[in-house]
Amino acid sequence: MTAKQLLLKKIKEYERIIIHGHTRPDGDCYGAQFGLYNIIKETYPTKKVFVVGEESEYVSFVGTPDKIKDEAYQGALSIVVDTGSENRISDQRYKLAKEIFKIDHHVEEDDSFYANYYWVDDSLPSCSQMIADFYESYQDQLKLSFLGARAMYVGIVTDTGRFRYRGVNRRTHELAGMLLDFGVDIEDIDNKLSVDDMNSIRLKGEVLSNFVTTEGGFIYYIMKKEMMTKMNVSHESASAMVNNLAGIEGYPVWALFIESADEYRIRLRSRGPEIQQLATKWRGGGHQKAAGATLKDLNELDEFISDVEKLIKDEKSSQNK
Ligand SMILES: [Mn+2]
Repeated sequence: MTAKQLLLKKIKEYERIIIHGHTRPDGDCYGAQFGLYNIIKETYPTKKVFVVGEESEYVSFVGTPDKIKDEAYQGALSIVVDTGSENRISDQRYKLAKEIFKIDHHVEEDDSFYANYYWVDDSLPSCSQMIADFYESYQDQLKLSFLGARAMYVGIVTDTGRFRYRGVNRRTHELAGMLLDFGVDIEDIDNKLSVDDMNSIRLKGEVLSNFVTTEGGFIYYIMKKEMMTKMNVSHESASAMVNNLAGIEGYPVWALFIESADEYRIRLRSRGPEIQQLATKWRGGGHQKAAGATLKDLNELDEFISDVEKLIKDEKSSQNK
């Protein structure tokens, strides 16, 4: 039995299904969660299905997570989407369920094995694409409606950087096209995703004026708590600022260090060397060109920078061979 067949079997088997995502959810996380929710609800209206976890401000139009009691997990199936490692699962009560099914597209690491069943494919550019593929594979048995289709479209669009990242292929476009057939308005979505509030624009100016560059080709900005407070932006919009350091000539790796409660969270990106292993070393993980990591404090910054610079250097020398 393939993982997809097993997923269908488990969905049929359970009367109560709770869909989890990751902390600080993004468009793909919401897309996969609300897409799957929609498929199950449309197909099996009597099943009890919940989406749980933190709320996202950026893609709030996709849906709002439910608040549920511990009892809801009794005899239930937890499905965790778009979440590579155990500690990133939003709402750790997922483990109260009778069984756990993981659907994901992140590179597997030591703490990736938190479920009973797995459908993991790190070659795919979004988890929402997996859910769309699941629906399409069984469309003779499953139903989908506008809201689910729109959710998954948003997931595909955001996780692929508007169809620009590696991993996007014919299948991605086919499935996106299938979703558009449900009446998804691409311009409306682009507007919702592209319009920034004034505070974010001002913060963008700050980031672009005060980034730091290193000799070895690394560019970064340290986002202090006081700056987020001064600019009156959420942690989420502050984190998105990493994209403003993309595409700067001579700097193939860029990052944003965001001051959190008692550590610095790193959003790390690359158009050159693969960074996933480095992210894992630095208490994180993710993909080869987009990953997250953590510094305990800024005393670790120099070491982190030299690790990044080494990657850039190694990649350059391997290209020259
Ligand atoms: Mn994703």
